[in-house]
Amino acid sequence: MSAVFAQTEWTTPPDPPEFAAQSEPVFVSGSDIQEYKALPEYHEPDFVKAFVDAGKLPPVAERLPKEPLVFKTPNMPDGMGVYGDTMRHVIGGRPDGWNYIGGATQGWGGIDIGMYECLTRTGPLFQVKADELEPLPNLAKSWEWSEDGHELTMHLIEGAKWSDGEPFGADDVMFYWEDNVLDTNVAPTGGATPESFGEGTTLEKIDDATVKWTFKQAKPTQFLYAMAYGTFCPGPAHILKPQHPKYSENNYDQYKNAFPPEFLNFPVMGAWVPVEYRPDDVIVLRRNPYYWKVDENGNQLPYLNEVSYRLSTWADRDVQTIAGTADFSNLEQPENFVESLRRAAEETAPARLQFGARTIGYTLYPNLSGNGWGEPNELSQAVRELNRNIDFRKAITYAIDRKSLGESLVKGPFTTPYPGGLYAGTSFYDKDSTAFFGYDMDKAKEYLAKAGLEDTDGNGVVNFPSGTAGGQDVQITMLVNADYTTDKSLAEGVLAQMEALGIRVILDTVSGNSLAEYQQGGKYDWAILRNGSDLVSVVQGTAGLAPVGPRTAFSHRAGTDGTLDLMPFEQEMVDTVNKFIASADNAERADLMKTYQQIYTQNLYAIGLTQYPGALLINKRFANIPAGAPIFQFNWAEDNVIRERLYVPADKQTTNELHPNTLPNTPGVGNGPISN
Ligand code: BQZ
Repeated sequence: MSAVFAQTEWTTPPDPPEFAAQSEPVFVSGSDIQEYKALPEYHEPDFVKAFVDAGKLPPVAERLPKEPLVFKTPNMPDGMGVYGDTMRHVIGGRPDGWNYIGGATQGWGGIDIGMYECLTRTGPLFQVKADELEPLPNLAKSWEWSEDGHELTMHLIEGAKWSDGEPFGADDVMFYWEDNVLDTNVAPTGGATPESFGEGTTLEKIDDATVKWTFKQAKPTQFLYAMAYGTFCPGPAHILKPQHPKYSENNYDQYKNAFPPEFLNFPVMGAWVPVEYRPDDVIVLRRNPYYWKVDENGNQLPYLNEVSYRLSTWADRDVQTIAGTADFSNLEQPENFVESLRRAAEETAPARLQFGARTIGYTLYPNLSGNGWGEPNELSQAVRELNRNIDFRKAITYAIDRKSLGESLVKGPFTTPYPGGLYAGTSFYDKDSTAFFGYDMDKAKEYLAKAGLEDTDGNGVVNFPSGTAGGQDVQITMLVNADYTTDKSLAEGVLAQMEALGIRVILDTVSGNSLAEYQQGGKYDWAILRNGSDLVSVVQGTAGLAPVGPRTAFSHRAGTDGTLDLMPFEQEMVDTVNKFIASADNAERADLMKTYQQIYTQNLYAIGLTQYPGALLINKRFANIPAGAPIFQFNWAEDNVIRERLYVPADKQTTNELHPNTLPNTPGVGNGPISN
């Protein structure tokens, strides 16, 4: 039975209210942004030169790879910069350790993006011409496909070093692949699983600067996106491997937590290294003296000597950046839009505010596993059987008044009802392929009855049929991220609207790092989630579009027996996504995404809620902010704006640096290495 029904009851979604992004990117080719080449001379900040002169650091030319990554000046909006100053972030997360590839998290908000570099890079792709879209080289500086397209040989930067001076190379790549991705006892924080790179894909070391992928499909260029941030950012094998259970007495938990936040100067390939951590207060990072990127004059990057992350709340990030006591925020919670707009409009406003396109969206995800993912009790198992019933999912979607949900967050032209699936206004979106079930409580109740649910005890909540869960009230546990006002507002709205339908929803509001365990562990009946880049860009995080593997989809993962109990329409989604990944034909890919959108929205794989734009908030003293940088597209703005190129002109520099003239790692100076 095809998963795409003939047109019956749904409509196409309402057109989003006019809301123009405030600035458009200048579209370029990837090669206009950067290249790799040796330069005749290199330079560094004076205070770093003093370390060299004191014999505490090798000369800068020896700290750089043979051919550093060179950012091209014409792509720098304000040209080559000067050294100095700091970027002060505020984040709502909290670090539980530095072992990112082992599953530890650092608190988000850009701290991981600035520490862990990946084989390719996609954040800046928002400015790359659509017909030339391909991930940028990064740790992998070039690659070529074999004749038959099944092999991809990747050339790593040569002679680059970790921030502790140890060499970077293929052994780091192979340790990540073999002992963190393929070892399913490890859950790397970026969410990589073997299926992220295609069923049956292998990777081998050719030499210290070369690795070779072998794919079952021919030339699946799609996987180059999976080799970017989140899913292929190798860690320092020289200190991680000895802690891995395969090479030590550690268990997997001890491996994940082997480098707590107190372990300073954790070796990174990123621009800044953690040198100070004060719980619930701040994390300070100083420039990496071995950073492998330069500008065209050979000035070693970053220009900013320091970045810091105040450990506060996400809402406070907006407030502090608008007030000028912080420097960067992704304005993503609509509750703060009006006040932020008002303050940013003032002549003396310290921060510039720039709205982008509607790339932030929320979805209600019914847990679709029927075979034990998350070890459900009897009631939860009964709910999951309901979740797997299209009549029940139709009852939910008809009962949701998306317009009033959006307006409960913010009035005005910002939010638009979101049916689920690919976002309106993005490149693979097709309105005619999108089924929208508009608010209709009568139809909702009709479908609830069709799903076999009646309020048999007259208490206003429908009951399971007598043979199921003892005929008790239908009570649904809904997982909510406690760290965002918006998530909680939407959850409260859904709870009220479900009450009107006759379903009791209990909110399970969970914060920070434990939320990920609930989400990945399937410990929920429904979950409210702010979507990832897969539904915005399609090409980034593609494996998350459907349960293509046992641990790739958000709301349907393998049960206790390791198998995925996919429903027929889900299997068709999986087949469509796999065909998309294997195709290099743009017309075919566009068609496949139309099919995907039809299957997703007609079968209500999940229930879209609302979609709206975010705004980039950055202190006005910073230069080199690319025009039209979205807060979220292929990645977050902390990657998109290319922070290692940002600078503060000399006449605007502040004394905000918390540890001026210090470096990480240099034994005996700066903060020096502190062992755990
Ligand atoms: C941006 C982002 C940078 C994670 C996180 C956080 C985690 C999720 C998501 C966002 C925060 C900010 O988002 O909200 O604006 O700075 O960090 O990584 O929501 O809980 O797990 O996926 O990126």
